[in-house]
Amino acid sequence: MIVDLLGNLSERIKGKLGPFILVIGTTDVSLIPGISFAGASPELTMFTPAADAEFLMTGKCKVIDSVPVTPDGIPTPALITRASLSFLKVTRLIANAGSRVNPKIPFINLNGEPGKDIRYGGLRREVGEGILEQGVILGENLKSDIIYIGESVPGGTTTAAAVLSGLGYDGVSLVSSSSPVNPKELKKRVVDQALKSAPKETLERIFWLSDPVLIAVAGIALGFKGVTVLSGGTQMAAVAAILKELDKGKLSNVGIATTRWIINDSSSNLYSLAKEIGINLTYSNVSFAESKFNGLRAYEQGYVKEGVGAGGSMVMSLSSGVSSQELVRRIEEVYSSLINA
Ligand code: AAM
Repeated sequence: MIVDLLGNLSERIKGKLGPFILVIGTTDVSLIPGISFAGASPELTMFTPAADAEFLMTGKCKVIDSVPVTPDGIPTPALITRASLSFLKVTRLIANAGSRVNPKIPFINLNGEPGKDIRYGGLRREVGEGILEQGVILGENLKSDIIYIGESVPGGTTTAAAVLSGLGYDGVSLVSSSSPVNPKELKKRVVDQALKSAPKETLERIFWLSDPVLIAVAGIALGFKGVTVLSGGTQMAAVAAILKELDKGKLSNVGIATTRWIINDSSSNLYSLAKEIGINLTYSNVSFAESKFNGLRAYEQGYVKEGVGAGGSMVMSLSSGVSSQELVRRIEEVYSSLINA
């Protein structure tokens, strides 16, 4: 089932299929120990976006031996996305906004750079402007009524918090995490330090506080003429906040589609962020509580929760008539192929 929390996105997307674009990139923020769990170790988070892209497209990873896992061994949400899209005849594209590790599969190069540690400036103005422009060009050339955009950027909830705070929203207290124990204190220290030295001019300020993925996703949405479904959690609220700065009118054609696990996350509040920004918000009401796999039931305890467009891809699948039961069964099949690989 699809649930609308703000706006009527589910009606507008019903039965409509469109390309799914995964935007990947890295930020050196994820090297700060304890800040991200989207990888088995801080060093391995640099491989996660490329490996997520490879898994989505081929069912296997090339840059690392097995799929990205959290430090507790819970596998990447890319498996949900791959399973959900397997029901649908839609184009899947990888756009690389700036990743330290390139995926060994075909990808669209947005000619960006990996994000630096935001305490000292995430993206220089030229780099940020370049990524934004390339995103717009890509968006302008996607001819469809609708697109879904997902993200993979470990450390992304911290850069999202920084961008949101920099634009005047409550950042750290409202963003989610790849961990069931959201490292708020650490995030707050990093964000506060980044804000202290951030430029005042709006665009430069956004680039300073951002990772490459937020900028690229905003660019694609800006350039695209149809309905854009931002497939993700609180990071997509930061994208919406950027869009609002750049082109307020755009928000009427954009919505966020996320997972039930983000909506139920007591450490974050996507609803309140989306409401304040003024963006549509919808989620896929899919539960893993009855799954036979520990690694999937862990989502119910707050592990992983969202990423790689998991929520949006489930929404697209559900909106084209796939049932929640069929969806969970297919996700379990993909999961079991992983543990038997
Ligand atoms: C992406 N790949 C992932 C994953 N994500 N593999 C395992 N677990 C995840 N949660 P944080 O800011 O805590 O690092 O969370 C953001 C990251 O988590 C993003 O990369 C998102 O796609 C997800």
